[in-house]
Amino acid sequence: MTDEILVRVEGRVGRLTLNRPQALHALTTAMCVGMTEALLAWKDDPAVELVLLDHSGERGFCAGGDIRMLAESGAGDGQAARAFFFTEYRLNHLLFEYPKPVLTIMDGVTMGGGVGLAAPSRYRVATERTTYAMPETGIGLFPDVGGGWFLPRMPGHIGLWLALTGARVKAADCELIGMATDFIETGKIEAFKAAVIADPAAVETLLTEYEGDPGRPPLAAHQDEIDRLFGKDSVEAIVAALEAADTDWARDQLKVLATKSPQTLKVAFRQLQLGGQASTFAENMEMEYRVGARVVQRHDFIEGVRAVIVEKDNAPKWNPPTLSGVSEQIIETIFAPLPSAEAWSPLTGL
Ligand code: QUE
Repeated sequence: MTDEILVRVEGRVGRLTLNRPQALHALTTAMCVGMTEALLAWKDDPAVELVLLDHSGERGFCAGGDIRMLAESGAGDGQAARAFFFTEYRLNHLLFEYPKPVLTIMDGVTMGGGVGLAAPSRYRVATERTTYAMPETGIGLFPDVGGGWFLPRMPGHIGLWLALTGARVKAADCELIGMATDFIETGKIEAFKAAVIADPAAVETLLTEYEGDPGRPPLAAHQDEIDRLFGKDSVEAIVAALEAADTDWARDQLKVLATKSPQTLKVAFRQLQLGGQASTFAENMEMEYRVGARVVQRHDFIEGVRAVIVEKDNAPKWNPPTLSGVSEQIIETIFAPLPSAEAWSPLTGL
């Protein structure tokens, strides 16, 4: 048991509350285990009609994963890092296949591992404090937790743009990309949760009743440009298209991409290609686990965490330093199948 997750049943609602506020609720293995056990117990429990997933305190829903632990493990034998991904991806998959409605309140920062919890939920509520991103290319990781499934299924090439640039978007854009199903003002969230707990069968009526207006999505102005410039068959071709575009927006994207791990850019590109072709979510997670098991032990991840999270100099020295240095052979090595005894598998009996 861990106090990093609060688990209780309120009325006919199973409630999971992320409770690691000092780390913006970044997920630990114990938190993933705690949520998985509760979800499995409630799955066949007729006293639970709906699952509510939220966070304690004021700051953000979930910043991601316990990155320091992953980097420390990756610098050694990688065992704890692989155990984390194995458990976290099983939880992502359990949420995806869950037979009861899951309602996730994304009030504040919802990035990386937090997206992995929210995206497979049936109802995904954004507020004016929601900030969504998949920022992993900035630390030499990759947009995992189901990014390979969800990102290529967003409109046009927006998902690939989000994956490569790590761009942060707010509530209205979350609706545009399909990440949020609903918008409720932060100030009404407590009353909304109380109403759902009082009558979970009325969740859809309540979502309509509490629905607010997130405003216009700023991304709409760039959708044509994204689709034209990111709809290419390699990262190099995207960079070439951005260089040829000669607009302020394209120049900004180039500047952002120049700060990211070249290895990770190519990994994310391949991940979204493969995930986009996957016929099941489980197949995508099995692919992501192979990648996660490899990249945590590679230079760029350990260096990225040093530069962005630990020392915060924000000056990672990527190796290889350029896209052309990241050979097809490096990418093949990262995506190669694992020995069958080490491969990821979903929980059985769902
Ligand atoms: C990429 C990431 C993460 C990140 C920054 C990145 C990530 C993560 C955190 C994070 C942020 C604040 C905290 C914390 C962790 O930052 O996964 O504990 O207080 O968890 O560029 O993937």
